[in-house]
Amino acid sequence: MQARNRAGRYHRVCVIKIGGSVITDKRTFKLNYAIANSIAEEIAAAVNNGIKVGIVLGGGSYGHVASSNARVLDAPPADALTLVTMYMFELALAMADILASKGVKPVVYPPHSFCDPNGLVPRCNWNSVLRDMKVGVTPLVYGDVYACGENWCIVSGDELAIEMACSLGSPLVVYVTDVDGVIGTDGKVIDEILVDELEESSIVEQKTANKIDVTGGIKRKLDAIRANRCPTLREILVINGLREGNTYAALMGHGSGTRIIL
Ligand code: ATP
Ligand code: IP8
Repeated sequence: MQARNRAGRYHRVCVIKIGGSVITDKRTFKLNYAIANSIAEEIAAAVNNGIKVGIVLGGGSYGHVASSNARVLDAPPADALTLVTMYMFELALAMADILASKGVKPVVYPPHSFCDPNGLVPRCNWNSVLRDMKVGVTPLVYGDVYACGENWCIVSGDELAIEMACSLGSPLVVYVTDVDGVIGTDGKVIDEILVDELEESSIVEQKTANKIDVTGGIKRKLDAIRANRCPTLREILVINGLREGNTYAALMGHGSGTRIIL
């Protein structure tokens, strides 16, 4: 089955970034199993309906809290890499476990081992992912850390999702967050907007009270889109993954939220 997006175009492949704001509380080391479970069920339903899904996880309270701790402690780069890669791998395995229990066949690709980021461009070897997808696996990658010169750097799931979509031929990226979409300067959720119109001035970076974030909320997503966009990527949908059914609807091309047109 092919899914149709709101513009009436059809797609068979879809990349979804499950934000850390949804599956964790971005504060304490805690996975929200109830939400992770329902999102996994909705992904499984889309996969069963013939959609090939590429999954990206955000850092949430695993990557962001571990990175923030490493910075506060001024940890040597090797210590920071050990700490953060372990936390993120644990989150990825937990999510892979839940997905597998729903019948999805996830395979985890640790970005620090198959990507060579340059700024906001992840430069991953997606050929190995495409190779494995041919036998029906659902790839799962995640925001990660890597050695950069004498230091350590972060590659966000936001940019991984855009590059992955371009490499997999997905015309759509779904950013699953804990808000109903991108909130404009008038305080309302923007329904639909051209990416070129979505200047930094038209969105206000809302305060994320009690949350730890080392990469930056909505504006980071905008930067990631700009740095990695490609002609085959047609739209980005920012949805609220805390609302039941939203993830499935988005994967099938008729989700509600903010539609950013490229
Ligand atoms: P992670 O980086 O852990 O994957 P995520 O992708 O789920 O997390 P964020 O990067 O924190 O989420 O982006 C979503 C958050 O962005 C929301 O929780 C909201 O507080 C914040 N935000 C800031 N400005 C805006 C805005 N203008 N519209 C919508 N959300 C905004
Ligand atoms: O949450 C950040 O990825 P993001 C990953 O997608 C780490 O921005 C390790 C903080």
